[in-house]
Formats: sequence, C-alpha cells, structure tokens
Amino acid sequence: MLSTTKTRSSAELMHLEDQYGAHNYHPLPVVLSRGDGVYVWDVEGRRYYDFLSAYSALNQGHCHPRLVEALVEQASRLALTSRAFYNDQLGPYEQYITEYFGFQRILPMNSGAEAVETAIKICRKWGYESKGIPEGEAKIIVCGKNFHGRTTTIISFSSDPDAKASFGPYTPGFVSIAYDDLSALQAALETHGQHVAGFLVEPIQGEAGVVVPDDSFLAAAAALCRKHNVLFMADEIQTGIGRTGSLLGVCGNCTCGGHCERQPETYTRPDILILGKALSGGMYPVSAVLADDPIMGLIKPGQHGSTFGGNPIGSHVAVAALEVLRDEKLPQNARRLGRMFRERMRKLVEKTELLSLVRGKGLLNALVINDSPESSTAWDICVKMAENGLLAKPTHGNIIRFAPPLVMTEEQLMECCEIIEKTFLEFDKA
Ligand code: IF1
Repeated sequence: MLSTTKTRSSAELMHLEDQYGAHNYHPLPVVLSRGDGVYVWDVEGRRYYDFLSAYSALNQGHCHPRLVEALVEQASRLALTSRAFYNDQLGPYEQYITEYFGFQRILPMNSGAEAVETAIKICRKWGYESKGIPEGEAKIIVCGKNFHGRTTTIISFSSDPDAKASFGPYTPGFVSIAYDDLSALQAALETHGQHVAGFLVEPIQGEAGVVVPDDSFLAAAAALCRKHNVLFMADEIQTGIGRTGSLLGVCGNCTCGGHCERQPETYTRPDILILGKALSGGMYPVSAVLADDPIMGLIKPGQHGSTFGGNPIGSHVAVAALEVLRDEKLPQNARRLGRMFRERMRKLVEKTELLSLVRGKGLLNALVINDSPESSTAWDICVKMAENGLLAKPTHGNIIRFAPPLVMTEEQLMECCEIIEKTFLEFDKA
C-alpha cells in the first residue's frame, strides 16, 4: 500500500500540509477525499455541497463518469508523446474544438496561465508581423483588478499587491484601464493606438468579486478594437464552458439555449479566445488558445510549445468534457438555476443586515457582505456554512463566491439556498 493511502484524520492531514507545504494558500479547514457530482466528502465521511467547483474547473461535476472513463481509457492506452511526434487524439480534438467554438485553429496548452501567456505571445507577434508595430514597442491593454494567472509576465499587469509585490522586475508593455470603462478604452486606444496589439479582458471579473460589466461593454469594446486594428482577446478560463449560462461569457444574453449558434445580435466574437479549467471538467490540466489563420498562422515550428500541451489524455478528456456540456445542456441549466439562486438570495439580502447585495450571471455569483474587507465576517460565515454542509470561499475579504457544478438539480439548489439562508440568519442572531 502506498504510504499516502493510509487512513489519517483531517487534523493530521492539515498538519502535514502545514508542516511540509509552502504556505501559498489559506484553505478552509476541511480535508476532502471523495467527490461525486455536486458533492464532496471529507475524510471523516461528512458530505458537503461544493460551491467553488475548483474555481469553475468542475462545471461537469466531480468525477463525471464519462470523464473518468475517458481519462482511464486513454491513460491505459497512450498518455504522452510530446509534439515531436503526431498522436491519434490531437487531430480529432483540434477538429472538434475548433468546430465547437467556430475558430480555424487551436494551440493546445495545459494551465490557464500558460494559455494567457500563449495569447500574449501570439498577440505581440501579430502586432509586429501583421500590424507593423516597431520591434519591441507592442502594448497590450488590460483591465484593473484583472486575474489572468500567476506567471511573472501576467502578474506584471496585476493590480493586486498580494499577487504582484516582491516578484519584480516586471514585464513591460501593458497599459491598464478601469474595467467596464469604454471611454478609458477609447482614450487608451487614441493615445497608444499605433502601438497597441491587443486588448485582454475577462467577460466577467471572477477574482475581483464577480463583477459583471454593462450589457453593451464587450460588444462596444470589440468594435473599438476593430476600429483601431487591435486584437480583442477574451480570457474565458473562468467564464467559459457554460458557467455564465451560455457557452461563453462573450455570448452575452444569448438565447440560443446554450448550444451557441453564435447569434450575431448577442455574440461578441473575440479574435483570440482563451479557455482552460472546465475544458477538461477538472479531470486534467487542459487549456487552449483559439484564433483564425491570419493570427494563428504566424506561429511557426519551434516558436512556441509545451511538453504536455496537446497530449493524448488531455485531448481525449477535453472532447468528452465538451460533449458532456452539450449533451447535458449545462449552460441552459446554469442559466435557469442562476436566476433562481439570485432571486432567493435577493430576498435574503432584504432580510439581513449582514448582506448588501447579490450579483452574477448563470452559476457564477457572489454575495457581498455588509462589512469591511478587513473584517473576518465572510471567512467566519464560510466556516459556518461548511459546518452546515456547504463549501464556499471568500474573496477580497467581504465577498463570497457561489459557483457550484453546473450538473446541479433544482431540488439540490433549493436545499443549498436553505443552508445558506439558515447560516446567515443564525450568524445574524449570534
Ligand atoms: C489560484 C481567482 C478564480 C482565471 C482567469 C486565468 C487563470 C484564472 C480568468 C489562470 C485562474 C484561479 C486560480 C486560483 C484562484 C482562481 C481564481 F480567485 F484567483 F481569481 F478562479 F476566481 N484566467 N483562476 O480565473 O488559470 O493557471 O490557475 O489554470 O489559486 O491561483 P490557472
């Protein structure tokens, strides 16, 4: 027996992480050992609803049988070849995903940060070789309070001191504007226009506390980009794959039923689409950058890559994850349940002084606690919710994010609303 499969208590296991791991996280004090759909169990056998879904990687739910099967089957046949050779899974995956999202080409990577890095590199290359920006002078416009990952280049344009401080020197070439601010984008484009290669944006800012922009923002921003010959890059790592009640965040208030026919009235087509997380249903690190020939065609052999990117397991699992999304109509379910969730939470906000508002889209939602970001209120409430059988995590001190797997049923959601309501009302009295 592996020494790691020995039965140990939650306390022992937390102690091991505390003693031997880097302290780069501050987890809620629960130790999970099993998951199934919307549920997880701790090592003592207590069951919880998972309202984090590994930061939206588990849209298809924990251990989805079709994904487990895809993983196991491919792992026992061929796991990794590197891109020095072809493999029999990558081509079919590339055909499937490009048709699914309506782009000509994909560049496969593993983590979200890698995909964002890839998009930045492709965008800069396009800026020099297609737009004609003088060498070394390309700029990319980004938004304040963004979250795009943890590499040195990506944190160079973060506005979060925790993510950024003491990790310099920073990569230059980024101009930051306020999120959801069209006139700021316009001003930046007018000032730097000739040197701007791209605009990188999250359709909804997750880490910032689920900040939903104005309905017209994405389409208007994309139009401004087009006018200034600048690539519009959507980081859909968290908002994509059904999370916001459509196939993608850039589908807007699309009514295609989540199947995304990419209706021109609602769909804002990015020039570069960045995906990760739920692209594999959380089974395996799979990320991707999608674009058309005039952009992706600039990348030539030897100019970019990764040992694991496009590997057979990831490719096979990603196809299954996208099939599950479509077959189980998860975007539609997210849209319907999301409306119910916000409606019930709005009633709760009225009932308790503890809450100031609920916001979000689909099943990416947040409750804003009526207390300072420095207070421990949100954390304490999350600890109480865990005791009551529901796991959620605070962000920015006074915001709690609610993002369950999209496979949740209405009945389960109603039970979850009861747990949340009960916890807040208990806390209010205490
Ligand atoms: C952590 C947040 C979520 C992302 C977007 C790229 C990435 C992420 C829009 C990078 C990753 C994660 C990473 C996780 C916390 C988490 C997060 F709170 F920090 F913002 F989800 F809300 N673009 N988000 O959200 O993807 O390299 O991690 O695969 O602990 O850093 P990655």
